[in-house]
Amino acid sequence: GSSGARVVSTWDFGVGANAAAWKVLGAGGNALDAVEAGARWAEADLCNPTVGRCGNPDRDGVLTLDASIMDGDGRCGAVAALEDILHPVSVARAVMEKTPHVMLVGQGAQQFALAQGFEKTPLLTDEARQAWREWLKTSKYDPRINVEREQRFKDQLPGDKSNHDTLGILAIDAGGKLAGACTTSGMAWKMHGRVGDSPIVGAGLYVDNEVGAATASGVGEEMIRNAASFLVVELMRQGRSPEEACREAIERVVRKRPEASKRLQVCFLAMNKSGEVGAFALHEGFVYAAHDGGAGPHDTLHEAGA
Ligand code: SD4
Repeated sequence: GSSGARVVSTWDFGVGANAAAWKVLGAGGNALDAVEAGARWAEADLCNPTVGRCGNPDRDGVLTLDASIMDGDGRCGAVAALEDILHPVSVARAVMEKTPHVMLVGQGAQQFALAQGFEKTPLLTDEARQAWREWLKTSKYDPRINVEREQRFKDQLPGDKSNHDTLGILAIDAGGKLAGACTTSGMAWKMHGRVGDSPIVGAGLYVDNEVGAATASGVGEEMIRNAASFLVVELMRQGRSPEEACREAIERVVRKRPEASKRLQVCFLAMNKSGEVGAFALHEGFVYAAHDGGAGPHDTLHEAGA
């Protein structure tokens, strides 16, 4: 059965990721398989300019992908700066399950993926190439606070907030086990070779069955600086609710860089081992999608405090 199972994902397109994850969880599947399925949905989605094959490239016009996956027993895998592979999250899982390592990057990650049977696929869309050519006219790296896109899930939103960004997904299965995944094309127009928080365990994702799980979206440098997802989990360990933990981690980000914090978005999403969920963001506009098998709408979008 699926009782007690639940999945949450960052941003409004998390609705689609949750639905994919729920196909696994609702059938009694485990949290790890569920978050991988959810992340794969986002990677293949052609509407999100910050994940997978619709992602915006770096400043040299190259699309490079970062992803991680982790379960509550501390097993984890990640890839960074991976090119031309459709499903980085599944390569991350293969790193976890088939190598003695936790993280592979760049050429080495791609070489490993090809050896595992993943296919080389050019992923840059015409739309993303066009956006890059536009960007080249000014070549200014100036991340916007939230990335607004087509409002596909508008009917489920409080107000008219519809932002898309990195997918962070957290799940608990009927057996009470936690898992999480994070997948992204990173910050648009980043320097070639730049790695964000999403593939870094403890920064963009952290999971511990003793406590709970956390994931992040926004400008990854701030998450790395603060070991942020680990921080959120440790705050829950000390007794904070998921929302309190996310809020306190945001306060830490602000304390560290008050000036920069005015211009950057940072968002945290957390779930504790009882399946309680909370979120908090530096600036308004962060929504997350939650799905469980209970009565009422199966998928609800929630606006995080800021
Ligand atoms: C990164 N956190 O690469 C990711 C991307 C993201 O706003 O969430 N973009 O820094």
